[in-house]
Amino acid sequence: MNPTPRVRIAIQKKGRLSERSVELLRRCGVDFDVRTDQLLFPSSSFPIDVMLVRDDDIPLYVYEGICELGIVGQNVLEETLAARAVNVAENVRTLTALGFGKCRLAIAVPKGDRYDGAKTLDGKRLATSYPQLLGRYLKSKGVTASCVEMNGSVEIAPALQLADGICDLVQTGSTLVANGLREVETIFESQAVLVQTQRPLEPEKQQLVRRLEQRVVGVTRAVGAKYVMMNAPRSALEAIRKIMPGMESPSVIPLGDDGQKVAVHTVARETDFWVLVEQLKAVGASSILIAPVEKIID
Ligand code: PRT
Ligand code: ZN
Repeated sequence: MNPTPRVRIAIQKKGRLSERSVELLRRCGVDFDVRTDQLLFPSSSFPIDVMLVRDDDIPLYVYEGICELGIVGQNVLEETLAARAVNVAENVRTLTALGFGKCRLAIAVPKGDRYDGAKTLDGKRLATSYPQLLGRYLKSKGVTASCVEMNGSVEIAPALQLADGICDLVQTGSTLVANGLREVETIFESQAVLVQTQRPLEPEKQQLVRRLEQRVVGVTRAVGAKYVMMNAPRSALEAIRKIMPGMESPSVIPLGDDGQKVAVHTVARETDFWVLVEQLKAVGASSILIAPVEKIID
């Protein structure tokens, strides 16, 4: 008899995506013991082996089918596969965006420099660790600029006279400000994604992949969501709907015999819940309860 099939997922070993990737897997019921000097960590709770690697290697492992799944930033996925002339859309299946590791790849120039659109970059030298994505952008704008490839500390290149501007990842923008640079173009928006190889999988493995994907989607959808319950006069329902326009299919349950009072249950997300409570109280809601949501499964 064949042993139970297992799938492999590659995640970043050490860096900005590691902690969130491990936490996501744990919340999906994939527990594993992280011990040093190992490459593969078998999960005892789900038939999956977690491979801890440099993020730059993840796209290739998934493309080649060495790992069926991977968690990686879209910036790294696009850049590393483009460097091998591999088209991401055709060769890797993006299952879902994960909502973390959000950043943008942006062009920045010294803050005192004139900038009137991409044409300003003609003939300039731009330092970057993303020559593929930058090259693609420059080409799309018909701009001829040279790429100065650097592996790190790209932001210091203009001060060192190595380049006239840079193209690097930006999150808060504080690194640019600290180096006297000004962001002038966003060329790529990125976040961490769950990707699957396009190589054919045996049905049992494909089923495992689907199961994990559904769990990941359920956990990811719940991020920032809260379950909101309250009692309110039926006449306040309209006002409550206005306060919570994004309210997802609220349940309205009559309380008592005359139906004048109702209980409202709903999921709300990405809001200041203290302000929400104050607004709900102001229109007559009471016994307001806000509870965390762990998973949202359709
Ligand atoms: O060792 P390994 O190769 O695995 O890791 P790494 O050093 O190549 O990558 P790492 O851990 O730094 O980043 C992993 C991924 O996190 C990136 O590929 C992005 O998808 C994502 N990410 C999100 C970021 C940032 N935000 C980010 N701000 N990656 C890097 N930065 C850097 C940026 O390069 C710049 O130096 O942070 C600085 C800018 O930040 P702000 O906040 O000052 O704008
Ligand atoms: Zn890397």
